[in-house]
Amino acid sequence: MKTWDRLKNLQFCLKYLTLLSRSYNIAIPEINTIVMMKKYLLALVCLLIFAAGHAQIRNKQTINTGWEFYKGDIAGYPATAASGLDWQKISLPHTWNTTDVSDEEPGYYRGTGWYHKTIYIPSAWKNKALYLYFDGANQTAEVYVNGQLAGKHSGGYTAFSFKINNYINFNDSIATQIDVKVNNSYDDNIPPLNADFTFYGGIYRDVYLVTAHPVHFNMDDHASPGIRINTTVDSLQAGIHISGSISNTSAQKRQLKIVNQVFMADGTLVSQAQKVIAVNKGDSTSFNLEQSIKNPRLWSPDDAYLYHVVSTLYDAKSGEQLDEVSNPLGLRWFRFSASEGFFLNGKHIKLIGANRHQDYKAIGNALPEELNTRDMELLKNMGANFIRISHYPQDPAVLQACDRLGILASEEIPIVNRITETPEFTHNCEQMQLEMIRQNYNHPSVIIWAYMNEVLIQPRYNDNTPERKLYYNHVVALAKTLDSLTHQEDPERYTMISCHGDFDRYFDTGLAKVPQIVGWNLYYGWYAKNITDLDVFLERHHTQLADKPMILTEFGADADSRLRSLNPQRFDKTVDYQLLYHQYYLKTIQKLPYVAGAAIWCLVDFSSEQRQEATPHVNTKGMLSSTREPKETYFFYQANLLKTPFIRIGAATWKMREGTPDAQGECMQPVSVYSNFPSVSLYNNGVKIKSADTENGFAAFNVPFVAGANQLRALAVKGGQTIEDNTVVDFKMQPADLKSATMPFSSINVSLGDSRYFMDDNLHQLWVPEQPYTPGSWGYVGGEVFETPGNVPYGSGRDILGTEYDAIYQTQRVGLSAFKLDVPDGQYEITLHFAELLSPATDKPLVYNLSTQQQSAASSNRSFDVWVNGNLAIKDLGTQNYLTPLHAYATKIIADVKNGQGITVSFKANTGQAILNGIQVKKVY
Ligand code: GCB
Repeated sequence: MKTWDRLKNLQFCLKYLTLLSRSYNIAIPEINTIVMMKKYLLALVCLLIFAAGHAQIRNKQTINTGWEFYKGDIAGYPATAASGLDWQKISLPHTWNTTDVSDEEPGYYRGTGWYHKTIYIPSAWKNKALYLYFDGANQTAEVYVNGQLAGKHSGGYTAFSFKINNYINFNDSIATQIDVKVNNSYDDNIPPLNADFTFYGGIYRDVYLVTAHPVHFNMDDHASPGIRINTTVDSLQAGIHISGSISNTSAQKRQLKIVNQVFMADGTLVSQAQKVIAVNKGDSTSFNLEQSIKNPRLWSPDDAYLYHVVSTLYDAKSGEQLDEVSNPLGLRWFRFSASEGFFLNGKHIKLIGANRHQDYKAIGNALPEELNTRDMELLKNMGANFIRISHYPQDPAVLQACDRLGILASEEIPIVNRITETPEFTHNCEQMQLEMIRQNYNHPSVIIWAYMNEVLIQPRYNDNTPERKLYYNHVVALAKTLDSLTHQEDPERYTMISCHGDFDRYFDTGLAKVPQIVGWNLYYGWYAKNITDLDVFLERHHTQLADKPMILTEFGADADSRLRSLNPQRFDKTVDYQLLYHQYYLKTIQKLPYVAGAAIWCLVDFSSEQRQEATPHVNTKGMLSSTREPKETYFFYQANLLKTPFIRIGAATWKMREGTPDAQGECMQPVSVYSNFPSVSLYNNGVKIKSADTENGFAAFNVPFVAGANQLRALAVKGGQTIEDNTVVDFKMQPADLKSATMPFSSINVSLGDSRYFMDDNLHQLWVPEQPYTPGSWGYVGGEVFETPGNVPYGSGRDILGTEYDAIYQTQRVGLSAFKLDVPDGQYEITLHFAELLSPATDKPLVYNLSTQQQSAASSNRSFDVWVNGNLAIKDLGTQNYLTPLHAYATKIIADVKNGQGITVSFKANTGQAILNGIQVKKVY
């Protein structure tokens, strides 16, 4: 107890730690930071005490803190010192694009950034092998140690590591300087060339210092663990085949003993094998070991049982332990069938899950490990058993979580949309594929290595030209190269490419024949109009590519969590349309046995800087928002996929509502309850609405909402088990008669030209759809809904500058003569919102939007006067003054309403037509 108390004393700890580190040559490069983290320090001390009784083996630890960052290039650096520069103190993971990807300037910084850090390497480590290990940096990196180039890496999504011994002074009084030049500029030779996601720059994953004995398991194999585990499994027996190589960088030939142990999750040793080999100095020698386990406990989504494999290297003569590497082991076997789908451990499983991008709101791609892990937990909680890690390898935490949680994974390199026909491009692709496979080989969760996404969607050259034909040939040749490389590297996993919905292109070019599995990214009911064409397309694959297993690798619809509708339409960006879309897709996927699996596009909303629409710079097809708040569609999947009892009231994601009361003072609005029980009952404020059977995971109710709090309670009972969910909906009644004494008018927010509700959680207010004026109530007089030709049902899909409420400004009523509210007398604030939606600036069409029509650009010449109750409020409003196209313009007018006149905002066009995008009316007194 006494010792423990003393350990708690920070100073003592530090001294003790330093002493121990010296005695046992244990790396503590971040001692200053550790000092600040007393908690961790105590744990470390315990570790060191433990280490004291053991031989010093490989040590891998982060060097994430205490970096400096400079945005830009520095001429001559680091060979010559840079002075007077504005270095920023940062910690890794880090990206330099956290904010500029969502600002109003088109584009984001794509260029060079420098990182600098000092580390302390004791001279006693002279004989160790020292490596810098980067989990990832986007997209090229040059690593300098004490001003000398230790290595370069191309490609932003795989790990890399460099041996740094040659650049270190091994002098206790000289610290080691690390500089890393990272660049995320466009490079014709490095995929991805373009894509619907943001190419954040920086060292956005962990960096480690690795120290090892000079005789060690291979540390120079593309940042791989250095040990490969293959298995041959059936329910009675598992064969475990270990292979690897040993590098002897010491000064003499060594007799070495490799011991490979397989442990159960509880630490019980179940199998051990060993081998003695001789390795000459300066040589690397391969080895393999065979082991087996009887009656293995199999790995599956229902029981993600992990063994672990510890490979240890000893000096055969002295018995000294030299190195140790441990790897996860999941015992499973699987196969794909073109007609029957996917089988794991001999049992049929429909793979259902999602794609995932690696960024998060306001953090960019520099996610702490916890958030990477959490996404996998959220995927598992959705009931998924599958992930398509799109469109690039992600943080190691992702596959680690998949192993632990039982999520089967497809991983791919980022060849997206197009290729470059150069040897350099091909080389980089091969390199990435190799790195991805070698680094992630031992993850039991991985079942597919993929290598292309929609690679024929944006082919170079004009249609039907000889150049185009050659280009296609080149794409096919690249696919064949990557496919055979993959089989050579890993004969057990399947290969796949994901194609966009142009069947002929992939079929006629022969590309679809190259991989073992064809993935289709299909957006019928979204980019393509008719949702039922999905079935036609899938059937076509089944007929024409009868021997190719198929996965629906993408399907999705955008949904801004703030937008809701009682009348959802394709492309309206409401959660309610997203729900309809996914209800259709899931049913189709489940009924067709030849669809081996499906991955929703996407698990989370993600950054795509070039996007505009309701939430500019974000692709909102997620089941979860970019801060991981669930959309109602997530509940829909939970109810359909989870095997554990589940119930959720959909209204938990739509808690601010408004409507007109009926004669009973209630307002009927729909609410769905999601459950995997056969029937559910819904109550409001203790009164039962009804019981209803669930179908496809939900039951739809019409709820008589009352003004104020509505305590919704849903109950489901099955086999004696009751589950329930509760939520509160805040309902605002807007009486048909605004002068109603019983429900006095307070405020209203109306989005013109819109049939959606918009929830503003920040200001806690709801915007309601427009309606025509009727005496006693409120609404527009005259005009029509603004429409752009193309896919948007109403409004514009353009980014409106100067506001975060793009959805409000993107819709508009054109040519209206007035907006009237028959409110009682009093003082009012009337806020009018305008945006000129016609813009001469052309809109870049989205690559993924395969429909022929695109949003057209036009310009307007309008000028109109706005009057409030007969007073001229705005004269000649138009593009010549406040209405800069695609910019928000709002103005608040204070008005005294007298003599029962109500409010009339009238519009008088001078040139062209008057417009109004939104109106807010608030009674002050
Ligand atoms: C696709 C792409 C993906 C896009 C998605 C979309 O087909 O593969 O990268 O983000 O469509 O949302 O348009």
